[in-house]
Amino acid sequence: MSERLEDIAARMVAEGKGILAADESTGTIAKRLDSIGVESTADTRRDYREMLFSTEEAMRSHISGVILYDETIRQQAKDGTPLVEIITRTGAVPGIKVDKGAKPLAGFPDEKITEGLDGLRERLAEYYDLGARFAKWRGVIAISDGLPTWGAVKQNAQALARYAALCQEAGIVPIVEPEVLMDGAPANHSIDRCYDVTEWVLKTVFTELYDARVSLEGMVLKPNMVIDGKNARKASREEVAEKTVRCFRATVPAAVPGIAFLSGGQSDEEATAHLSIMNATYDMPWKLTFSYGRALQAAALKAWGGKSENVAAGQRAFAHRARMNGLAARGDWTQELETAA
Ligand code: 5MM
Repeated sequence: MSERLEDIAARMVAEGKGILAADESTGTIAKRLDSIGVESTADTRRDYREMLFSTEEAMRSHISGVILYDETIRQQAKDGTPLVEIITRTGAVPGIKVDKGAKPLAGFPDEKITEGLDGLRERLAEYYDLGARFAKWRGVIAISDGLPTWGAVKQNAQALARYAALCQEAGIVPIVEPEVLMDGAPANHSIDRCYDVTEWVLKTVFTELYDARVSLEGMVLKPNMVIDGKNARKASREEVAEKTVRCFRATVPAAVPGIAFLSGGQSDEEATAHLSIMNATYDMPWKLTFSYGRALQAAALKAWGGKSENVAAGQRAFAHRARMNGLAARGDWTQELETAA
């Protein structure tokens, strides 16, 4: 019998654990590898991701799930073991990015719509057979003078809802990711503007999910935190935590089992600190954890540098960030622990 959506979702937001977002599309991972002077090939992409997924103790203790890209879910480690098997052995759930990226939205200059709904039912069936038990779809909303527009918010929310309904039909838990960008140009908006836009986007997304008959108990929300633009950062950690929790209390139904934040361009430590303060300070109806890409991987990528003799160093760096974020998911992270390590 297949596992219930509610049970998979509960595993994804298990106490003290969070999600590793390793679903960079080919263009994005090429940029990441380029930053350390490594050419992006199927083998280098595999080697890098194999290094992360086989960091056993960290995966076992702090990682509940891994979001993969189409290429990765089909790849084998150097010794021939499927990468999916390496992940499941640690107890983590394999997941898959199913959107086909954010493309210009016709009629809406400077706004985007995420594509990938055509043929999604068939692709989900294949990914299920390949071992995926959750999926991810990211819609992006940019803030600038006059943006976002209602048209862009509405159409992205509708696409997220149609995707989520198809996932649940396939026995796959949808991660619903509406990202209000902190680093889109010009990225100089205030935290209060981010609050207003995030509130608007989340209200719209949950209305669309209801209309599409998506079961809230069988999904995970992956949002941005309420934070000022990257080029205008001045809000304190406490203010980010307070405004994020206030915004979510006003918009996210208690039936949703968990919220797993994206890091969105925050520094590694900021992303960890914000999550920890929220968990330590507030009572909330949902689990609050991480689904970080850059904030979990940046240090490991740098320490590895594409050299096989640095695999242990890369794994140490990844294990450290996974542990710090695992602590944050319980509200137990401190600056002292960060520094001591
Ligand atoms: C890991 O990056 C994901 C994929 O990016 P592209 O589709 O642009 O290649 C991205 O969707 C990611 O899952 C989320 O944005 C969270 O990552 P960050 O780095 O913001 O924590």
